Amino acid sequence: MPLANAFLRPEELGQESFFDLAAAFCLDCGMVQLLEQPACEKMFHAEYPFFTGSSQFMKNHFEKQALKILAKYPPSSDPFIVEIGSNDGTFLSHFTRHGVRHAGFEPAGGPAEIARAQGVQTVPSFFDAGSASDLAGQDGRADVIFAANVMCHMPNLHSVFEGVSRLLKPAGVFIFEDPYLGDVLSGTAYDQIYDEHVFLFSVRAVMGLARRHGMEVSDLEPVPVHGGSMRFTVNFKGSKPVSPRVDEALAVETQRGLDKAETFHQFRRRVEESRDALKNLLEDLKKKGKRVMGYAATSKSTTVLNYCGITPGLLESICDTTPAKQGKLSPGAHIPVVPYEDFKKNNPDYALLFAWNHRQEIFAKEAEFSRGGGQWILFVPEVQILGAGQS
Ligand code: DWN
Repeated sequence: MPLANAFLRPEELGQESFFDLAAAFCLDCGMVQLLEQPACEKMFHAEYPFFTGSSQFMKNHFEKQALKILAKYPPSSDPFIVEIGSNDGTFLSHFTRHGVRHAGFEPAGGPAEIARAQGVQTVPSFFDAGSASDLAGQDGRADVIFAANVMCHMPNLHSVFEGVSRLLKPAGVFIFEDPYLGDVLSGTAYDQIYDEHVFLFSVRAVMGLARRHGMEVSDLEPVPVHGGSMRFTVNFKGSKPVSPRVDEALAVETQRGLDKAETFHQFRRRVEESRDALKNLLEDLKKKGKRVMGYAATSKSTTVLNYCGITPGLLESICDTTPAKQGKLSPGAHIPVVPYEDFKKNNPDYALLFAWNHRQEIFAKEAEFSRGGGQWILFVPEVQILGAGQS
């Protein structure tokens, strides 16, 4: 499998690097993780092309979360808020606006530059025990440490937890959200498995991890983003009451078999069926002379295209709003990525929705496509075609 975000210029063909993408489940600790992950510097660098602000829905989501924190920690109490993986500053910009002390760790140059331009204090480093200690020594300890769609990207989770315990005030909270294993399994969302997602978290696995660092999960909140995520609140053991939601979620995981190998064997079988159904559908549409375009060159699309063997003959292009991806080829499958405006210009018969996690936002934006007879192809939770009136 190529790196999910290694979109390449046509002249770079033949220079891609590949790795063996394989996810495994640990029967002891309940963690699902990649067996091999490329070096972080290869993935998150100056040209990293993902910007949190590319979705209005996500911008609203992070504003809500920032306002929640501001209500609990008003600017008058001089709180210190830290974000791990602050990307383009979508979340921290709300603290800048309110004059609240903050710092974001962001090693990816492009997004970090946008954050700085909005006045977001950005540390250009990966977060770990060392960089966390440095920040604590310089600016003091944090009231809140926040991370969204980042913890599942960090192979050195123990060093990250060690960093959190060095940087967090004794009564502080560490809040993080990531795609939830239970939702990935129930949605057969195999495209959440790619180089950057080294872990898929269950409640059981995170509880065990926190325990090893003198911390505990005190609360949980399912959040309806990225196809189903879980927001974990973690703090030093005994510093906060533990919500009954934690034990309830654990019981549900056991009931759903998230601790059993057979559950993952069944998932694999569903993934194989989904792969075959999608490939067959695209081949069938090609035979009928239909034109199919991809919608959104997501990281997830790299897994789908390469795993299903989707070639430029089956999918003519993928439109995307990110200038850094446009004019390039998708990693491994080499489907041309074109500007978003080409979607309207090209008017395909079908659009294969790679950003299915933003379905609501995209369907609202593209009502005209459906009204004009365009049809959407979805593959999560199952391969299906949505015609007019269904999107
Ligand atoms: O975990 C991660 C998540 C949070 O973001 C990262 N590893 C990388 C990234 O994953 P992704 O690329 O699968 O994210 P999204 O948010 O599902 O897709 C973003 C892409 O979709 C961007 O290239 C922009 C594009 N897009 C678009 O072209 N039109 C997105 C929307 C909402 C649109 O309307």
